[in-house]
Amino acid sequence: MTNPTSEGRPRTLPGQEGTALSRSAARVVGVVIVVVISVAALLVRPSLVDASTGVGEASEGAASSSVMETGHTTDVTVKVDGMAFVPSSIEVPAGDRLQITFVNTGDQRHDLVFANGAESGAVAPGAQAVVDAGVVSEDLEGWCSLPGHRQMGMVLDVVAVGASSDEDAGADADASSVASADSGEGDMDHSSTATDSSVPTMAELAEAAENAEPYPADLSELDDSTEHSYTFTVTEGTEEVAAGVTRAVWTYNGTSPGPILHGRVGDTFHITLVNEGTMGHSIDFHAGELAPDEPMRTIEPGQSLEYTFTAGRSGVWMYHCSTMPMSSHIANGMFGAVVIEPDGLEEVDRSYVLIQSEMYLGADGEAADATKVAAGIPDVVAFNGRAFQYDAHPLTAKVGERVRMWVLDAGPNSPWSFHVVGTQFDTVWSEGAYSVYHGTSADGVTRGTTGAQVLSLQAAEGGFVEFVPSEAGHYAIVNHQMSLAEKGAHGVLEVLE
Ligand SMILES: [Cu+2]
Repeated sequence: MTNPTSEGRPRTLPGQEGTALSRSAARVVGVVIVVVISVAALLVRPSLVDASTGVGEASEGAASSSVMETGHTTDVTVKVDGMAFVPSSIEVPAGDRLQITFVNTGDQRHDLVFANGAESGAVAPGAQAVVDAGVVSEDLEGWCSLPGHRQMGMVLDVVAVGASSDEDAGADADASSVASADSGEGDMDHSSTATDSSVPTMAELAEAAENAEPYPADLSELDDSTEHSYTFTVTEGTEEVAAGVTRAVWTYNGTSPGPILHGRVGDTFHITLVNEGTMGHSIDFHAGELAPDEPMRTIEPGQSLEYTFTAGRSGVWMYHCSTMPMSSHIANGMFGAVVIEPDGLEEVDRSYVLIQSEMYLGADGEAADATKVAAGIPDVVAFNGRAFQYDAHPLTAKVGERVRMWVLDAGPNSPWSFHVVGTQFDTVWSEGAYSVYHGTSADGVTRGTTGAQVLSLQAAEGGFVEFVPSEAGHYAIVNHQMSLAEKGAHGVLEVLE
């Protein structure tokens, strides 16, 4: 199918299958090469069975076997401040055993793992654990292995004072630990080679969309109730992004986006947040105004909280997990929308909601690669949680019907230049204001024959557009930042006679 109007639309082209096959073959070859290199590295450096340092790192520390055990134990207490260990660096006489009392003074669970395999296990806020890091014969790196925490700066450097290679290794160890933290290549993470080859192609994403149940994009009907009660249960699972590519997803009520709520100005929402995950989570509703301290706090697995807000103003308001690192929690699926209609909003024939979000694929089955998230270049961009799903399962309308599309950019990072190919928007409402309207709008302004081609959204911005298709056909819904459309921010509105 080659439709000249479908910008960025995935097409099945001759030779595409062959491309997919050769990609798979390339992956196998890549894995084999990585394994061969890893084995070779272990053979060359038998004393460094240390996945966190990776292949090709300086090996000055190999002289460590000359260090004599002192029989002495160094005891250190390590605490948490925000997303950092305090202290973040520990000096230990070479040959001493290092015992760390890890006290989690943070507001969510953390752990402390070392490159030599010593680890605390998950430690809840307020709790503590003792880690025996063994006899320190060379510099040693530790970090928090919860997704994104290491990249946020939760790194603990152990410096072996007086190790034979200490003089010259010191500077190198600092440099290499920085490089290691920057690249995010640790044994709890994955090599960038493996990550890059696992990013699905447009055709693979489109095929996955064919096989998946689409997220319902219809905005639910409003009823007369002014009080709304919901339970939001957080769980952690996995989903298939494309054949053979899975990712961890953290969700509200099992879907990403979570439930789309709908109400009027003045409505009150009573939310019970239940955390059935394995780490701390939270929720932040932009639709209400309140002090964040209590309702937006991070709760531990097994805990719940009550969050009540009144929607004082209209908008398509984002909600999301606000537990650090927020970029990772959003990228892993924890977002949704609350649609609060402006007073006097006209009835239309079709009302859809589209939320754009990004994926930064980590190792297969794992959470988002926090280093990629920080770099801000997504692997996959989705409408309502899945790339190309409305190409596979188009939204529909009829000729002459007024179509309203509510749009929200959940991010965490990328903008959305929202455009519907073949249409001009005769109505645009963004972040609380009309810029274009057909006739005289509820705010009493007549805007005549103005129109718009795009509704521009930065992360967390939202609004709606309206248009009336005059001909039957397939109207592509895109992010006109075309590279993002080609990564999945694309769908179709099928207009029937
Ligand atoms: Cu979360």
